Amino acid sequence: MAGNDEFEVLFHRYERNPILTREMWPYPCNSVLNPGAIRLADGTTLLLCRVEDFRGHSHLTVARSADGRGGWEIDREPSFAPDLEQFPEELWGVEDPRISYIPELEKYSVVYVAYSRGGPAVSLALTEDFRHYERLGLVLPPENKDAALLPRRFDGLWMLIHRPVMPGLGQHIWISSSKDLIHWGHHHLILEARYGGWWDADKIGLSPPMIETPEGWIMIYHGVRVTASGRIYRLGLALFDLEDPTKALLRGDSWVFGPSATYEREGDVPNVVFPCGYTIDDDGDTLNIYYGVADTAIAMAHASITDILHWLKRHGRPVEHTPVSGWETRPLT
Ligand code: BMA
Repeated sequence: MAGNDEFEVLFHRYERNPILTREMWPYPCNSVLNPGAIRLADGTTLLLCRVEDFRGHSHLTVARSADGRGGWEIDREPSFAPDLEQFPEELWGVEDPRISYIPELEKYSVVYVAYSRGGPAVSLALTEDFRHYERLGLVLPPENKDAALLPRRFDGLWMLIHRPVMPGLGQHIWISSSKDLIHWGHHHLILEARYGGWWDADKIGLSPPMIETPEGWIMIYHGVRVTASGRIYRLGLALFDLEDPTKALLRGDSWVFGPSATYEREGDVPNVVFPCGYTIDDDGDTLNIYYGVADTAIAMAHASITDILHWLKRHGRPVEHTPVSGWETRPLT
């Protein structure tokens, strides 16, 4: 296990963080956070930002930048707002979008949280331009969130990663499959929160969508630990089989990124780093993560995909699989 002396800095904060704040917004709002991200065909970085209004409800607004760092152009109108008439489950807002480009459909998928009376639930929409959306509606009922689509089919099936809540048994990462993007089944638990004193003991969830590499899918997940002064959200790494993303190959013991800058430590919800999106530079190796800081603003950090894979090979351990039916008897780790 990595001790303090071995802690390697994989993610480097952009020196001009935070990159987007509510002061930059063209209309009044309480906070901007947890953006989905994608690089468009022309190289523009598009962030679909969660914007919280003064009721505490969120909608999604587009910000664009030529270099993904500065010069942001922010739309004056929301790109995606709750549609209570047709989708009443969006009652208390739409949150935390994860974007994937789906080559087969020539569309982007936006998987987001519909904040319903029953709690957060998973909804899916498709778009070609982030102006018009084809809403497929609620695909997984509450309580569930932290979901993203894999960009291609596996044996003819689409795959969705998500994080349901199992009352009394914790909050872990699952994967499900579908023929039509609407009806989901074959549910598998793929990564568990740990126990007790671990940094990721209290709950885990997918952060940005999985990152495809020749060696497997990199998962950046958030892990939460409840402390005397509140929750701490940090990031950890796991690797999944390229052709069978239900299979976790490796998982690191230590976190790789956590709140330390003032803008990550102070805000509406202190001590939160929460990426929902990433882009990859033209070099094919530089990974930029876009993350909410303290549920207040948006920051960016970059890492090398090669370094992440080396780190996982050095520090990752094989993941034990506990069938859900064996949960009652599972050993504490
Ligand atoms: C999670 C999500 C995120 C939020 C984080 C910290 O459960 O709701 O939207 O950033 O909590 O408050």
